[in-house]
Amino acid sequence: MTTRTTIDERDYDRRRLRQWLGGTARAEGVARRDLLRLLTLAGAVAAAGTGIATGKAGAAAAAPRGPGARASGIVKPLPEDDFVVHGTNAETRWSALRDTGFLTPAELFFVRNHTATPLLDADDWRLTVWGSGLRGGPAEFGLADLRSLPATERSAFVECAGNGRGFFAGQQGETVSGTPWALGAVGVARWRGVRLAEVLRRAGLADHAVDVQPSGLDAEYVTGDGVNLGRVRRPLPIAKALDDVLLAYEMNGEPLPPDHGHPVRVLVPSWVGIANIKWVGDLEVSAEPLYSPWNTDMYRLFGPTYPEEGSAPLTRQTLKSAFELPSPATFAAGATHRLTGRSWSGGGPVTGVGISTDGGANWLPARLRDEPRADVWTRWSVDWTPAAPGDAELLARATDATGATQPERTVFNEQGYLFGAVVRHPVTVT
Ligand SMILES: Nc1nc2c(c(=O)[nH]1)N[C@H]1C(S)=C(S)[C@@H](COP(=O)(O)O)O[C@H]1N2
Ligand SMILES: [Mo]
Repeated sequence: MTTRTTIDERDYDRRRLRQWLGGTARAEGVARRDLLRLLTLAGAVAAAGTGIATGKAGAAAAAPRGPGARASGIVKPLPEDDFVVHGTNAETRWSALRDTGFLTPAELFFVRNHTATPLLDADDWRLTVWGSGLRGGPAEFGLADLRSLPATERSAFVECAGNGRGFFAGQQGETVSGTPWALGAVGVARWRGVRLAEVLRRAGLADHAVDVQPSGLDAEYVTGDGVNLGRVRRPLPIAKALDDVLLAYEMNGEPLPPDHGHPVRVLVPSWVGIANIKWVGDLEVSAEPLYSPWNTDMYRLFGPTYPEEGSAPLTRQTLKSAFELPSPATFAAGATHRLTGRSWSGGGPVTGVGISTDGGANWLPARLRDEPRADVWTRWSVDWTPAAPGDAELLARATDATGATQPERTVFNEQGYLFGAVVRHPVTVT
């Protein structure tokens, strides 16, 4: 059982802004101008702000692709039946998960790459741990060093913060920026690795450390309009870093595959996908708050109902449900069909799922097929006998241990993060 540290991201963020202003926070790779704008909007400086640049770097541009196309930069095969390719990314089709077990096989796991999968040699790989939050100089670890430390195994989902983004347009008629994922930018795997806390302790973690920032060894990320944002990286507050974060070197009992971070990735249970830095090569441990483009211009909520400077940086994923069906799905009238699906939440275990086969007028409880657990999904099923031919909509609505239930709509945000509303799954009855 994980102890859940309460981290007030909003307070933490404001404290960081103040420290930055006081010259004690660092923000490499974030243009000083952009950060000043952010600070202004947060009310931390007096001058008037002009607005935040958002949405330009959310995703690689999607290229039109033929059947069986490969996403550029992804190593594993992406069969048309299993994946939808979006530019440098590949989304798992939910219909392909129907016959899989609780864990998503690595071959079917979605891939979200800012650039391309690098091919790294595990024997040459080194992790450098450095920064003002250590008592001494840099420490280096090879893969054999990590493997010789006490190992921990846990199941957890990795889910893109933009999973479900396509439904802002498709279901709510709202235009957002970024890859228009349906619900397939999520997977659950069994991860094995060493606790980040253990590695930090061995590297000489100081009491005054506040942030840990992992960076990837993949290429620097250049936005569509030509701005080089540097290595993919995002700071973690020390409280989360010491809680349940792993440096994972195995996925479902095998060494990590190239597309998922070989040889080592960060695994941050329940948090937005971007926190799970793949191909990690460097951990900056800082006594000062850190910024990167991935916790300032991106991965906050911007929009009319949010503060002008955006929400606090995103942490936990939201509540979602998906049917293991093609979209649209076809069923014969008069026969009984077993509908299956999965629900998950970054807030806690999914404790109940309601199903509607008549577009939301009537609901009945699904049968849960897994013991509800935090950081993973709960599988469910329900039997359905459609009476007459015609079009229908299937809805699944989950509730988690915090008491949260999926709403009918998700409040708009410009970059389309954290879509959590009930998805209306189209069906044709023949
Ligand atoms: N180094 C690196 N780490 C990364 C990324 C990346 O492009 N480079 N993408 C992030 C994002 S946005 C997500 S959603 C997850 C996706 O993990 P997966 O490709 O293993 O499914 O990895 C995260 N870690
Ligand atoms: Mo993501």
